[in-house]
Amino acid sequence: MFEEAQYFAPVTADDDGSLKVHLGADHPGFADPDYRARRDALATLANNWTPGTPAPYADYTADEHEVWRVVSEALVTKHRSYACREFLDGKESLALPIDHIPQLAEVSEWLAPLTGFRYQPAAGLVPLREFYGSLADKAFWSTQYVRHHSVPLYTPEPDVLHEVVGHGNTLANPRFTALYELAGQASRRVRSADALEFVSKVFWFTLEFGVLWEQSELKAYGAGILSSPGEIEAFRGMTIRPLDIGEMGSMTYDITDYQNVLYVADSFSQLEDVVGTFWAECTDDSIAALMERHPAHT
Ligand code: NLE
Ligand code: FE2
Repeated sequence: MFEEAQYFAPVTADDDGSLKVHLGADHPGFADPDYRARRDALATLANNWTPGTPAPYADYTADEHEVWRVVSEALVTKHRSYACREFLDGKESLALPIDHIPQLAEVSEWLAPLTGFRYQPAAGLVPLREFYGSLADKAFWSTQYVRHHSVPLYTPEPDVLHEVVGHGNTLANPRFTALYELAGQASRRVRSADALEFVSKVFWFTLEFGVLWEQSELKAYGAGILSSPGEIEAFRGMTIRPLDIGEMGSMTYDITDYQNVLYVADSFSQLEDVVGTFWAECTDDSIAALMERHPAHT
């Protein structure tokens, strides 16, 4: 899921209650009427979902399953080479299908005995407070549509591949979900919009785009890297900075391309110590103090 409004195409409702997704002219699916119809249909499906019930069944087309297969297959060996141990452990327990898109409701059932996390369908942008707050209840807001077939290797827009392959494999490991839950609790504790944004930026540079050292090899644990067969080949060449809460929370970034500044943890335990403890303890005041020491920078 995305943290900021510009990640998401705006969605409007027609009189009959169906939703329209307004892709920008630069979106790879903009000139593809079939793709646009699918985006509208899947947004409408999510919008009609009743909270508390399983995510609705998405009747994916053969072409959509094929995009999933191409990306999942490409990621098999790339994960083995570049994903951290905790992600690979989650991946092994979740055992996602390669040849077809699983339903969000099924993935939720598979996660239940592992960590208790479940997916809730999102029609479009979920407000920050709701998106992060739900993590404290082990609920993960998720898109259901698939990236356009012309851009299998990278999309700035979070799609079901990102949500399920990127996040799902982490949501299958209790060490990861403890961190997601702490982020959720932090988002509910802080009051100001600035503090909430700070919490969400720390999430961006860790659970979305974090990397860590594992036996002196740089590995990815962020879902945004791990769902992109393109970016997973590129992250080791980026500017790598040590984990720094004040810096991550004040950093500005461009969502539309590979992330060129990444923050590295010395180990998964250090991630838990530094970032977990930050989310467990942060308040409006502690964040305001960090922001004062770290004026917004790039
Ligand atoms: N760039 C990612 C991908 O292609 O899977 C999605 C990132 C969503 C934050
Ligand atoms: Fe995400």
